[in-house]
Amino acid sequence: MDYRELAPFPDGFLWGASTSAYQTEGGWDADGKGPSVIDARTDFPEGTTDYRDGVDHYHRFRDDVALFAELGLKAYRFSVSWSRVIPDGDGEVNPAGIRFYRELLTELRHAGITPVVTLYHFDLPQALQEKGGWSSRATADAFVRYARVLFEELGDLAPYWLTINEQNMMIMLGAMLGSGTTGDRRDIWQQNHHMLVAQAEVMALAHELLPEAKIGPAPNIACVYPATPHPFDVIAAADFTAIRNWLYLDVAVKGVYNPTAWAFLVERGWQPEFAEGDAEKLAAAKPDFIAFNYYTSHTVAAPKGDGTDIRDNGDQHIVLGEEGVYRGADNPNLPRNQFNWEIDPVGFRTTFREIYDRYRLPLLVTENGLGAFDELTADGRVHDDYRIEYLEQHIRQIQYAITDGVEVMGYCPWSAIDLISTHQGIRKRYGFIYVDRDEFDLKQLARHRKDSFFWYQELIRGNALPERASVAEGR
Ligand code: BGP
Repeated sequence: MDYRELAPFPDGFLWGASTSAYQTEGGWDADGKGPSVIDARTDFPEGTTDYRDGVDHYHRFRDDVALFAELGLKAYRFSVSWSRVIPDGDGEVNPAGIRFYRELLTELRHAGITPVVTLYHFDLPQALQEKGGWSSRATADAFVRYARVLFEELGDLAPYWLTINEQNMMIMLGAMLGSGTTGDRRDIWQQNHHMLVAQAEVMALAHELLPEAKIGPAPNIACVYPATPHPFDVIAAADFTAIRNWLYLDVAVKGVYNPTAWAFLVERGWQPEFAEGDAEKLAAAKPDFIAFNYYTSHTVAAPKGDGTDIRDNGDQHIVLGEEGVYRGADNPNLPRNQFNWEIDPVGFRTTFREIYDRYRLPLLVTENGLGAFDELTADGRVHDDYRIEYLEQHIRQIQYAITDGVEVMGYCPWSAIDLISTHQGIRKRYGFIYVDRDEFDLKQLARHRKDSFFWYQELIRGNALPERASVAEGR
């Protein structure tokens, strides 16, 4: 549906940007930080950096926040490194870790930037992993304790909290992300259940300790198209939607497993065991909003069930498939980025509407963006009009979603500043701010404002998309 005029972005819209601790901070063992599963990773493809130095945000956060303020950010979404705060995950609290995040939050407050704090973004403390990771219920208890520490120590400075970043991607693609959430499928779904119960407890705890604060889950949610109108393709798309999207959000919001997703688990013999009290814990927790990450839509076809439904070249945004349930398919209607991810701004609008229709909670976008091989020119600039075009097309679709009646709190694209990607190194860049380092040569780690920086700055200033006749509206 089109409109004669689109609704404006509401006053107070949270124009922001996102990062995560392990992809940005560096200082992987500084000031008492314990190792995380990411620090223990050794499976980097040749020519790809690890995360130990990140972009040195740990040592440069004041300068970075000054740049975020210059950019005009109203919100900054970042994650706390669990093992910086509690080095072994469930033991002593590291005062230097708390100090770092208090200083960062204070700096943001002085800059007038609202923090949105993710409790956990892929980087489980390695010590917990060695004790069984999420397969062990003790990790769920450790997560609740960790959250309590953060609510008590940082709660006065942080009004918005996110529980777990992309739990669905950790469960579906743990080996690729290095999050430690691997094992046999039965065990992985038990890990998932432990996370869901821990998340529920943490949401309830936040409401008890911080009655003014708001908390929500942060999965990756994407609409799924059937490859054709054939009913078998349509049902495969519905099955994948249930398993990929609603499994996580139904538990987070409604407190119960999605029936289709549960049927899939039972069919495979992978259904998790509930401990006494789990059902009540899930039912008791209510998020205040839903945060979600969106990079692209997905397209799937009916499975063939002949051992070829899972393709071997997928990642978190290229569907792998599930034998006998759905096959990943290409969408011939969509262009692709340099990493073969399809680009679908209208799918973003569809995704907003699907989530809002289902749950009627305010929505916050915590990731969306374009990874690209940026080039620093001799004059210290990056001419990333491809990124501006991607962002503009997606932001236009947010405006459509708002006009459709969806309650949207804000938009925090990935990423505020260049950082190390999940499996493709620093060369895959997303930031408004370029960081001058290579995979192995850290150079000076100097910061440079990209063209998208100035474009986003103008957008935030005007609370509206700047006029740019050259860009198609993505419809
Ligand atoms: C999401 C993760 C982020 C991030 C982003 C881009 O799945 O939450 O941590 O990195 O995707 O992905 P990539 O780094 O693989 O390009």
